[in-house]
Amino acid sequence: MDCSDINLYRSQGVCIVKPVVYGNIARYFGKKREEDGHTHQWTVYVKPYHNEDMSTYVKKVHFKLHESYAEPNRIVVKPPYEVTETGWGEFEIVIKIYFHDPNERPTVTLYHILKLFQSGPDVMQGRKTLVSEFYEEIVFQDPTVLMQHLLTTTRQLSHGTWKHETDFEEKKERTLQNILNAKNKIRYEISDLKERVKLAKETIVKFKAEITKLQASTQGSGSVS
Ligand code: SLL
Repeated sequence: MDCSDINLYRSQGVCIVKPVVYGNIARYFGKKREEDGHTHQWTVYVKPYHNEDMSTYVKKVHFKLHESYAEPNRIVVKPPYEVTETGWGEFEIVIKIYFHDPNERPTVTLYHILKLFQSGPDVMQGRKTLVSEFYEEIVFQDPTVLMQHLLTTTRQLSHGTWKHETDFEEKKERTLQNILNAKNKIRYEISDLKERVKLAKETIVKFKAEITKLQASTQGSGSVS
């Protein structure tokens, strides 16, 4: 999205969009670990889509894991905002992002289903790192002066994650094409339905005329049935 897309934001003032990528990678051990039954090592993360230091405006990120973990609440106060663990099962991770400016809305919450198992044929399991990550945009509408300053003075990260596991540009193209295809399909269905409604209306008119004609002729013949 782009702020200029929405006139409302522009007319009200400032709108800053921060694109992020969140999700997890996971690797199968190759077998179940004897001592605890764990089968995978995984890392859940939130990272900037562009190469920037999010700590300028992010105070901390809270990852809430499944209750089966001894310490399910993991707070990360500096980049990389990630948690690496081992386990055996998939579950929902609640990711809460806190900002430096206390006047900003307190948090942004993301929900991620930790993915360990490849769906479909498992031929690659054990040999390949699984990736399940998503693109999201944090939108700051009319941020406070402080927050606006923090949001616009982010430094470039000299190192760290810059290239993403997922080719989001390609995904964007694919998604856009799917939307256009769906739009065309719907447009076709609408015109087809309109055509059918038109036909049905014409048929109704014809039948009504037919009924009127019949009524007139039966009345004329003096029938009372
Ligand atoms: C399931 N609903 O039954 C899910 C829960 C929980 C996974 C999965 C704990 C590791 C540990 C772990 O992997 N929990 O600390 O022992 O599939």
